[in-house]
Amino acid sequence: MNEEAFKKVQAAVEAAKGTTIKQLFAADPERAAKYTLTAAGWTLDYSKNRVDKNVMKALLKLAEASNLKAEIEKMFTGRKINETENRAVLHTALRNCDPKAKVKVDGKDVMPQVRRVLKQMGAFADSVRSGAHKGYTGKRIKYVVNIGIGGSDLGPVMATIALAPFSKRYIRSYFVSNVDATHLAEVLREVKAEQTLFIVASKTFTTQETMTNAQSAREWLLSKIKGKANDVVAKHFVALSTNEAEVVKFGIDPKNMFAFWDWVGGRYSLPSAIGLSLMISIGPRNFQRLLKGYWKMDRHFRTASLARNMPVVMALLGILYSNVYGAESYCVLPYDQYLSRLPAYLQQLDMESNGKSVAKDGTRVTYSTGPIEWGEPGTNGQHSFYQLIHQGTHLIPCDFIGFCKTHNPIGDHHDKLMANLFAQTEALAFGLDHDQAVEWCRKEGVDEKLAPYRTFEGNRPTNTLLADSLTPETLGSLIALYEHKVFTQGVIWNIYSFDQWGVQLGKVLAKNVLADLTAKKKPVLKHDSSTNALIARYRKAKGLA
Ligand code: G6Q
Repeated sequence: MNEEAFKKVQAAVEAAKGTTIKQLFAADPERAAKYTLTAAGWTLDYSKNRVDKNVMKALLKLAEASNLKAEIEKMFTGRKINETENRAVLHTALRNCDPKAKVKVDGKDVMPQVRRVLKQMGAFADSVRSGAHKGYTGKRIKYVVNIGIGGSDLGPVMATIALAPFSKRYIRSYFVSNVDATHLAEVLREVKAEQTLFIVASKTFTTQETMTNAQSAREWLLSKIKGKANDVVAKHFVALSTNEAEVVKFGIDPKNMFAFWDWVGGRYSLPSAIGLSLMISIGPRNFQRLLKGYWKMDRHFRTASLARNMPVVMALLGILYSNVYGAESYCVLPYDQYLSRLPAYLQQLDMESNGKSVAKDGTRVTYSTGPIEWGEPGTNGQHSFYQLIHQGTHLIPCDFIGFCKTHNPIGDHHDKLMANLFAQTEALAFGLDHDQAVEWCRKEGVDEKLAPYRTFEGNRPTNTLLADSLTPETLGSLIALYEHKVFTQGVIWNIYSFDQWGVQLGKVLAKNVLADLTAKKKPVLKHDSSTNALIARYRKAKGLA
């Protein structure tokens, strides 16, 4: 991180001498309007943050000093910014809706292949949705089971739930990710083999969990449908991958494979072939609308000035709380049941991208990087952990996300939902002082001595993100907003956001332990004494030596 520019941020915060959010509002009746941005269908109100003009100025200078604009260009133009894997980072090319766009990697334009796969996906999705693509016994497909994990699962699950109002309800979507057989078994109880399409989603096609689930699904299918294995599999299995050789080895015809490329990171892959299950659910047109939404936010990020740039401003606020105020976590609170899996999705996006402690030059960073991200849909969180956000000792900045219109206008549910959202941000910012707490006690006829417990300091920072309604477009731009926020923070922290060695380590470790767990002869255990004892105990319980 640029030390000099960061010191100026600290100095600007010090100069504000602890001015509270309440005081900032009292001093400027225009504050809400001044600290509101719009982009790609979204409004960001960031006025309820601990920032004044000077703090914002210093934060923007920090972005400038990190060469943010140049780094953004490097990403969009296919430079190999994922240096530890020697790869370009081009998820933005997947949703580039300009029919004339050219985006080059190693001198080769990637756009023709992007468009080709999208077309292939569209034709296939249409044939499943119309019933033209039939199972081996001639029945139409009713159940779609995506088998994948991490980046090959979280995006499709999150978006399929989010866009349910746009889905063909006849088709039921399922997602199997955990290697725990319970996940697969419970899904297989719900579906009928003759009408099921399995989508094996794996960039590498070697991930243990996915390949194990895919093999078991294949065996189950072949135990239910009699016929030549390859012919049955051809009707009921497709693959989404970058690895054709492994797809063929598994027994899936390359004709039934939808490709993507090494410049698409797993957690950024929803707009690639990995989105096939979503496309079958909502149809190619709605998928295209999703891409358009992404694209709008991409263009905003690439072209808006830093001060009016929504992902940049959100990133800078995050840096303020992490690095100046020492906040360790931050919370995402969608006030929409359809976004129930958004916190889990963003958790991977953020924590896998910026959960790094080594700077680009290989030295250990001396400041904190990616925060712990968590959340739940509102209003459920209000009845559990909000207590700590309001009155606990930790500072937890929150993003509140909501929509002006609902897909389910029943009674006054939506007004109540949104009243809760707005009221929470108000209470977090302004709190409830002693006099108000006394008043509250009096009203309820309880002892005024209880007032301190009912006092709320306030000054808790929140962002409010508001869109007209949840549509494929607004979902696409919301995802891109967070992607670019994470990118911006990675640039300022000077870390590599696009590798994930922690995930890779897990893939290697489990293999070694598995060999010890399952060895027929008593293995010589070479782990630490705790791991050795756990393995021995497990073997004993299973009747192994
Ligand atoms: C994402 C990560 C990780 C990955 C899974 C699945 O950015 O790299 O979550 O998506 O490990 O990998 P495969 O798609 O290769 O099976």
